[in-house]
Amino acid sequence: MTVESSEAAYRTLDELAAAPLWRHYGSLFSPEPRSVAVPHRWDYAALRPLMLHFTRTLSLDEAERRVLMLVNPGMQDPPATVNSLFAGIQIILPGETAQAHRHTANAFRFIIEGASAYTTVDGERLHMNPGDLLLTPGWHWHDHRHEGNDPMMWLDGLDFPLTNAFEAGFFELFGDRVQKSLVPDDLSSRRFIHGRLNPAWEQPERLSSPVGNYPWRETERAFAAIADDAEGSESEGIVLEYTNPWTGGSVLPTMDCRISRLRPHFHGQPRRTTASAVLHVVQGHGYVEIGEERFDFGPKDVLALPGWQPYRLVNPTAEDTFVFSYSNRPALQALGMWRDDQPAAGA
Ligand code: 1HN
Repeated sequence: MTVESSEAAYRTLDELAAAPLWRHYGSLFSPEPRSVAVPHRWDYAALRPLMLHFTRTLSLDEAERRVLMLVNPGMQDPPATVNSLFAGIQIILPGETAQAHRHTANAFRFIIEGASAYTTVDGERLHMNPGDLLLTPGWHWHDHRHEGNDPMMWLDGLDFPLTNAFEAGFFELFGDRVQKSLVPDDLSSRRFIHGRLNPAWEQPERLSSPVGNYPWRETERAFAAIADDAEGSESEGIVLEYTNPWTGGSVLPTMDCRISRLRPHFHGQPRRTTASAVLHVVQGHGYVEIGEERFDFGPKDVLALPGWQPYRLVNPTAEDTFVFSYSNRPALQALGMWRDDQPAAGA
């Protein structure tokens, strides 16, 4: 074939919706994962006044949810925070309700500020206090109601970039603005939080954890039970995973949630895994090196940790630093795509 006719052949291929693999091979099969997400830090102190601004200009009748999306500079369309994961910050004022709906995407909330709000998940009211982790597994009805005095803010974690990548997302309004309370408040949490003593008459009927709320006071108890000089993980410090009491595994099928205590002067060992993660600083200061960049962080900041980027956590201060994190590790593990460059490190 002549050069001319070869070019014509390429054009014809295009018209026939076919393409030559040999011109795409390198980008389709890179030797290592290359995340389009970039490492990033969202400054909570800078976002907070803007959240308050939108409480004055936008009612919850106008917005399904008053959420600021934390959009990764490398993942604007469709928006995501890191691969397969979304993070947003939601604000709700006293007296407001965010109407009941459900979606295929799994969600959770990690409470940042405020008190006396609750979310109702399939008829169970879950009360929110700072540091609590509340689950809204996929296809569960949920609405939020605030009966306190100060604005309430929380971090929303969702896997909708994954649901949408699979083109498997459904969404539905409940009809009534709020659900009725059908069971005693916080029932699932009181029944299942112990984890090793599960109500045996309740059968596992879903992939996600039956615990509605993992309250901060239980997290504190768990940390208090671990000695200050415990070994911990070389890269993550004293890291605890919120677990599904039925399986011992992750709280949601697509996302795991963890909390790390970085003790004073903790210098983490560098590590990378194929999991993409979002970090949220609960308390204290520190920094994380991601690739070649260093991100100094303070209370309530949120950070994007793209997959296969080497990272190193450091707490240079004389106080404890607590970092909440979630990742897509369960999804990768279920599909055989999880790799850790330090298999021996385990945690
Ligand atoms: C959602 O339904 C909530 O229910 C929060 O509070 C954040 C972000 C994207 C899509 C749906 C909620 C969300 C969301």
